[in-house]
Amino acid sequence: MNGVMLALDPVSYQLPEAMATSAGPIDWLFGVIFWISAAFFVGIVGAMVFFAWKYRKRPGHKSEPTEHYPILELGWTIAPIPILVLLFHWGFQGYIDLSIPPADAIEIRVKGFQWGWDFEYPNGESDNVLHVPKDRNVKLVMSSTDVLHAFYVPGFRTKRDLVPSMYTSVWFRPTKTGETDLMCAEYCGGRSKDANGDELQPSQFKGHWSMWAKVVVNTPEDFEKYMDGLAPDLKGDPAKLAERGKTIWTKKQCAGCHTIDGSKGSAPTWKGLFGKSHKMADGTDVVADENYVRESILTPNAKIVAGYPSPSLMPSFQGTVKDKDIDAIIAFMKSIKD
Ligand code: HEC
Ligand SMILES: [Cu+2]
Repeated sequence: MNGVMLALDPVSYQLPEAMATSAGPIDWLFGVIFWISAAFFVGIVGAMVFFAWKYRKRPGHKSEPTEHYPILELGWTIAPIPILVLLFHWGFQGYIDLSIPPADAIEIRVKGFQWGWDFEYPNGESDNVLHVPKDRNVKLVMSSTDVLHAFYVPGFRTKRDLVPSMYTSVWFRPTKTGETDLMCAEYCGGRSKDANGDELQPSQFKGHWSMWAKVVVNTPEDFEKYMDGLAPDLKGDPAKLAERGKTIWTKKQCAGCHTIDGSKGSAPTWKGLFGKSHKMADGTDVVADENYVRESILTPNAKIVAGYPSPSLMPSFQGTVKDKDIDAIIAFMKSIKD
């Protein structure tokens, strides 16, 4: 019985488990379209096979081409119109429902970039994993720092583009705790060479596919705990602050260019950098102090390290790396001396 029900419900084997209220009407409409298509498929192919057999070539029968048959032709043109209008009506209604978030929705800011995600929670902290509370309306306000991306969570039946220099939004209401997948559904490039043009190992390739991420639905209590955990009070604890700096180094993708073990990547290593005097491309000597590090993060082009191309290959982190993140990064740099 269960197997039969499964086979009758095309959603069950074509989409992952539904984890948000938006799935209800979408899965229903998906089923309607699937079965209308199935009915027409059987009708059209059945008629085709039947007529091919009925008018097959055999002795004593000559082909008798018919003229137009207006009643029939008008019939099969007009009959599908109400069906299409109805499908459009339901589809558009669903689209509108998904576009207008309820007023009480909590807001999470989503930034897409080549190649990853940054989620900023109502308390101002951010992460590269999306946590959302169950049974709460969640609104995402999304933008892209570079090219087109698309936020796609099949488990929520949610997909919306992220567009550079413009905000888009989408909302949903999770119905089940657990994990589901987030993908970018807009091909957004890839990289097989490092900043110097040298071939990377296949395992180091980065691109569109690197935007696979996790969505975790928590109970509202666990969601609060998770947000609190993102904002630990680390004042006066340099070791913990440095640890947080190391987390930022990986989470904010600094690690993609900067090493911490002294080896040269496509960017200067952070090992032994802090406090050192070093040459800039314009010949001046600059000490890597707090202000220099801050400036390097927010306006990479202000000073270019000698030996590196100008404009800098480093993107500005203005708006994505906060002041307290910079404090943590500095503490981390201080902890990795030569
Ligand atoms: C796409 C590669 C890339 C990423 C990602 C990147 N950087 Fe850089 N960074 C560079 C390059 C190249 C330079 C050297 C050229 C220059 O001075 O801008 C540099 C320079 C720096 C410097 C100055 C280094 C020195 O030796 O004086 C600091 C500090 C720095 N980056 C911090 C960061 C932080 C913090 C992050 C992450 C939030 C980050 N970078 C992410 C490429 C990158
Ligand atoms: Cu993308």
